Amino acid sequence: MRSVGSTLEDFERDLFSNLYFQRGTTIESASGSDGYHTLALTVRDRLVERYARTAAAHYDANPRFVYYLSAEYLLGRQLRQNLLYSDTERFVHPIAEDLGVTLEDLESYDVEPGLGNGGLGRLAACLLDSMATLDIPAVGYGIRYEFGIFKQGFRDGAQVERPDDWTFYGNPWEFSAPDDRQVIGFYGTTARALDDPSGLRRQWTPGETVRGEPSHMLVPGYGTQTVNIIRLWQARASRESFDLSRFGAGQYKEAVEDIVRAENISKVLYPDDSTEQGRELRLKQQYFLVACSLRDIIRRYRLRNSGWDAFPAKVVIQLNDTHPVMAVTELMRLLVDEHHLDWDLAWSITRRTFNYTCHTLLPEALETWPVSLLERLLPRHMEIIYAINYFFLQEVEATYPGDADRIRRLSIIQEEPEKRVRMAHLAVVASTAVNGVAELHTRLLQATTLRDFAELWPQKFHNVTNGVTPRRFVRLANPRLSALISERLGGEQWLTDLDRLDGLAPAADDPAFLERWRAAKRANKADLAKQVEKSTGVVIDPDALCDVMIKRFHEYKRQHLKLLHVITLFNRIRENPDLDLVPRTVLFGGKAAPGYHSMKLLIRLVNAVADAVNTDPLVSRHLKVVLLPDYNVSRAQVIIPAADLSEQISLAGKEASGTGNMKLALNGAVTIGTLDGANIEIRDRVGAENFFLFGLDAHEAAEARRDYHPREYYERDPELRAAVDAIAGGMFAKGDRGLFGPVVDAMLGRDEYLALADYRAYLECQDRIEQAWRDPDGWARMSVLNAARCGFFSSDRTVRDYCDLIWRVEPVRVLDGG
Ligand code: Z2T
Repeated sequence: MRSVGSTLEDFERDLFSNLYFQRGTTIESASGSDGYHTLALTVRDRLVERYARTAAAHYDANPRFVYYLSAEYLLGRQLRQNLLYSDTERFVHPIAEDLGVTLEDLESYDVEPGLGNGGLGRLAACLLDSMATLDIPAVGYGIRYEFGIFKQGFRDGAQVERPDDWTFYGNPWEFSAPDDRQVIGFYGTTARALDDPSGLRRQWTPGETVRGEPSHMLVPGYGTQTVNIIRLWQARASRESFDLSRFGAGQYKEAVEDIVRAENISKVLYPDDSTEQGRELRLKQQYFLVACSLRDIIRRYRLRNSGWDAFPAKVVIQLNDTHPVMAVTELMRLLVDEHHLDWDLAWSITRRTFNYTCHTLLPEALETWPVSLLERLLPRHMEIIYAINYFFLQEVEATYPGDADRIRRLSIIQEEPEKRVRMAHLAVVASTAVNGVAELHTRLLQATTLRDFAELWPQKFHNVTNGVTPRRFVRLANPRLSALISERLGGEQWLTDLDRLDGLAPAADDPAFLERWRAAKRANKADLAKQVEKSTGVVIDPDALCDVMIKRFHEYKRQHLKLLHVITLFNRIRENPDLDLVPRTVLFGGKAAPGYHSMKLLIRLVNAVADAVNTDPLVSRHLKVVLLPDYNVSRAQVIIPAADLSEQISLAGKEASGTGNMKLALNGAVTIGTLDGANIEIRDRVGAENFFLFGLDAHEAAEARRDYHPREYYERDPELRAAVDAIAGGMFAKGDRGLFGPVVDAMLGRDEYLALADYRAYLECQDRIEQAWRDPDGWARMSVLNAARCGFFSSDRTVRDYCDLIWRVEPVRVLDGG
């Protein structure tokens, strides 16, 4: 095996070699982009060597592998991470200095692969990071979308979406693997298999085939030699698709029709975050992902194993929500139709192979697909679903004889108003383990959304509370705080053993330490202020309280409740300009799905309020409001280290977990939040005295919803009324009462997520925050204790939980290359 050297000289030699032989240019004529690509290749070389050793160790050990199937991955930028993980950053500075460039210049060319929407996609990336760090043999499978999550801009305050052509300048982190291509089918017909007496085996003749071209990105572990991969599939037309005769006849469009249709499958990420949109192309994407991935999993299994008996012992497949659940029917089809296993054996293998993570409680986010669509697109899979359902409902009937209503509720097929397949039901029926992503979420899943299943199979249900990687979200994002932590704890072991952060707790009473903690936060806020001014023109004060709400725009997350607070502050200051208010910067970040009109209107309103606040000479002395455009992982890494206050104000019972809440707390932000998702577990750990709790709990919210009249809150609370009236009266629309009318109507009409019911409690809580902020040492103490007590929220712990409860996999140590 070729080895790369580990010295500065080796690194420098390889850098010049790559510039010349890989990039094909010389130092005299190299551009900044050449410099970046060459550096990326040189860093990548270090990881390739580890990857080769990892693959060899895995081959030797023939271990049980985790296969993580996810329609989304939000990996974030790769350069800094890979420099850190390969321990080569120290080489770059002297070399760059010699050449008259900086690492910051080079990093400006590093593009983040935005192959996801939000929490679910970023969780997938954190889990893969932790699996590699814990030496777990694992592969992530996903789709190589040509266009990732759209880029967000604002025109007159309204969101405009631009395509994210993320590979325009090439992606130096990726390897293509053309030998592992797969061909998969769609549409067509099914027929009896002649030699099958049971009638359960059938023959599918697809009407269309598509090629899946794999490429992979390296996923290095931190502080270990393991490098796993994430394999991404891109759709290509099968070879014969180009119609030369039509082209020759001048019918150019028709000549490439089949190619375009095939390649559209992986063209673009669907930008809907927990609001399902049942489009045929999306279902095609889902099946494309799992059909290619399963073939690849089987190919890998067969490298070291034969027969099928050992399959569930060597393969564990984790379904990241229901998006990849067609893998269940595809495995059944491969085993029964193509490998001629009998149905019961195939079903037993399938059930022992799959596990399912549910990420939501919102009924509108539970995927269902029309039977009619499935019958057309995947006719054989629809037959398999019917068969699975038939046998499953027999089981139910045996357990609850004559309970027709329960059978109707449990069925994989929903009958009314049209026949649809309930993907979550299919996932539960086919999985060994089902998990929620925070304690409350798991409990509510069992009590409500999946209640009948929890009654039927109580032992199937588990909780695995989400986590985040401290490497990216503390060490890389917040080098200042990291250095301070390492100095205090006497080393960097906390990065792979995050519980060690509790060693910071005594420092919360050390005034000198608090001073340095505050200085780190202050410097991070100054960095953020630069970015904010560059992208919005708004000047913010690094000494002001930095109040952060960063997440997708969604009604249940209640950005509008935050906005009612902002408008109330605006009104209070205008009423009394001498008011002794704490200087505050309210920073929003987040995208709205392009078809989610009410949230796009809310974004417009946030920008309009920001404008009114920031241009009012009296108000802007105390308050600034910014909606930072194009929130993504890279921007999160700048905002999170600067945050003083973390807004986690979803209506209780609606946010499955949240993970931004964890990232912010680990960076010393204090949370104002409801008893929702993982907020509860954060509060349990940091202590009630270091957490600002307000609002209805999940039970109270469900009760209140039954007989709710938002107008009563509006009429009874003058400040609330003034805030709503300011919107309704056109104060933020140059007097136009129509523009934001729908926002007001939603609040006073149904107020689906009880923002008005929680308004007063929220405002009182914000007043308590102002009091707390006036005591700098007291605030810094809370901040330190938040970081010190959140070690539990490392995704390393999450992965260990999955290993112990669900995966039952063991690490495979990869030896050092020497
Ligand atoms: C998503 O990001 C989440 C849930 C979804 O349900 C879909 C998407 Cl794209 C179908 C989020 C949850 O909203 C959030 O609470 C959770 O922390 C995150 O997944 C990771 O589990």
